[in-house]
Amino acid sequence: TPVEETLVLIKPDGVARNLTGEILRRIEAKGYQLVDLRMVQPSRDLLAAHYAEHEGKPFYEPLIEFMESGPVVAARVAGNRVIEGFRSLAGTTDPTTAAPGTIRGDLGRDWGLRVQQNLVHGSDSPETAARELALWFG
Ligand code: DAT
Ligand code: MG
Repeated sequence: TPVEETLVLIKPDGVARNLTGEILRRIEAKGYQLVDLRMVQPSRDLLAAHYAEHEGKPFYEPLIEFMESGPVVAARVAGNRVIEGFRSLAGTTDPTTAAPGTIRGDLGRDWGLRVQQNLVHGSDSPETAARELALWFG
């Protein structure tokens, strides 16, 4: 399998809760490489492009507002099957039911009450990864 790249975002809740180091530590401990890293205050246009697939869904507006609420850390991460592997590391979307041992399962909690406050984003396919990496890293 060729080495893949994925886009990881540490969402505003992760940055605000000082979990950036802990989340990056887990990515590095798994053996993935941090190829590029930046802190961004994302514009609404960037977020609309990033979450285009969810436009029109009931959680879309709250999601965009939350993602606009503070800086996020964007990482270009490389590794074998890293797209699938990072999503496994992150856990399922809802932190309430995400498995222990995952980022969302261990660190997500009722601090945020809302599903979108789930600490991280990871691309879900090679096509999505290419599109999202171009958006966040040009
Ligand atoms: P993921 O981030 O696990 O890939 P997704 O792409 O389906 O999940 O949704 C993007 C984000 O939108 C997700 O991280 C949190 C939010 N979200 C998804 N489903 C939701 C729901 N049913 N209610 C509230 N927010 C939701
Ligand atoms: Mg997704």
